[in-house]
Amino acid sequence: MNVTAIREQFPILHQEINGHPLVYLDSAASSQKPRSVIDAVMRYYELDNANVHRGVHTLGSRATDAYEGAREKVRKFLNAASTQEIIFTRGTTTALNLVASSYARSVCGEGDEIVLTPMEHHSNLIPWQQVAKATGATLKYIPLQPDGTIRLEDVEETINERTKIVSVMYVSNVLGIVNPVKEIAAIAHRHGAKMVVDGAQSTPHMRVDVQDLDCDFYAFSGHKMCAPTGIGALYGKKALLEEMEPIEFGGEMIDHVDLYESTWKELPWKFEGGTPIISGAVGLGAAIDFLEEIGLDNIEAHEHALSAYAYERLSAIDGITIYGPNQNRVGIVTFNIGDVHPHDVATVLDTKGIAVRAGHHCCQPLMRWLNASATARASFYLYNTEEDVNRLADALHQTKEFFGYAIG
Ligand code: 7TS
Repeated sequence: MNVTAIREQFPILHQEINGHPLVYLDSAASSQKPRSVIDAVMRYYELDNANVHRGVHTLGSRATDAYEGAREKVRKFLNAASTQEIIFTRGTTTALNLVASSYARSVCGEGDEIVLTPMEHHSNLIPWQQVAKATGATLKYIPLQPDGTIRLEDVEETINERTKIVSVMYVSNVLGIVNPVKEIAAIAHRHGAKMVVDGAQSTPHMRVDVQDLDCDFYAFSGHKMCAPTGIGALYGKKALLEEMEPIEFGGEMIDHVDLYESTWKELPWKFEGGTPIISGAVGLGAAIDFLEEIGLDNIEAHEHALSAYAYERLSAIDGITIYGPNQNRVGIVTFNIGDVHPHDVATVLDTKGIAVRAGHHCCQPLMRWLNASATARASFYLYNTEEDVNRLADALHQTKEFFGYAIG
């Protein structure tokens, strides 16, 4: 993989921040966008912009073709069986909320169980809390090993015939762990439960095949994989999506409307009320083309190598705690240095042009499990280099000196 050539395609990376060349290590929060994606969105607005599925005019059909063409790209990218199984959403959060509000509320009742893990992002936790409150179902958690990993024996013990839904993140946005979602899906199915996968941190970084995983639902966000903000998708098995009621009504999703009764369009449009995020879908399609051209396997291998190097360089820093195991992890390294507050670490790094995230990463239960109120996190993508890791490690050494903290 020619990272120098890849970096050339990301205009934002070529600037100085606080007098230093930018080192962007916050792609788990949101990735940067290549020129081809920016151009595709611009070209769409300059040449093709119109509303979709209604215009008889040429621009209307171009916009519709662009929008539906992007859906086919997503289908192929995830290896879904049909474009009817791809619902465009605002992102992972909206997709998970759609499953919770539509599917889960209709199948869960008193005595039923919803199984999660304590490492879930709030977006894959609170929607299920709300379902539990509304339906009388109970939340259950697969316990974590001391290094944050999941054992299948514990999955077997947590899932039973009362389980209706199992919802697990494929990759942890804090620990960088890849969870065995395919194996968990098989256990869920043996007990008649449905498997939901939060793919926010997996889809940008590794080859995903929803048919191979045999998950029932899969959610992801475009903005973490080189696409614009405001677009993502929900994959759902057709038979399940067909059973489900829409949760947003009006605009694009209707078929026939009477004063007192209405009917919906067929899949996937029945879940896409209102004017959709057309330019976002165009950008997502361009992002998929960009990632496919480089190759997901190459991207994954690059990030594995980079994260192993970062683990090695950072673990040499006195007083550092790195969270999560040093194996089978994607390009995410979460840490604390002595007693220094991670916000202070991130602020000092920013003065050196290095962007990392600090905080609870929308995983407050996991922070409590880690016994940390917050952490700093460096996250890598296809445009990051060993030099970025060196800049981070050197700056952290200086941060340590800057604060002169007592190493705990
Ligand atoms: N699930 C996971 C695993 C995530 O990492 C995120 C965002 C979401 C869901 C929500 O995605 P959204 O696009 O709907 O907002 N994670 C992060 C993060 O780690 N830092 O900022 C956002």
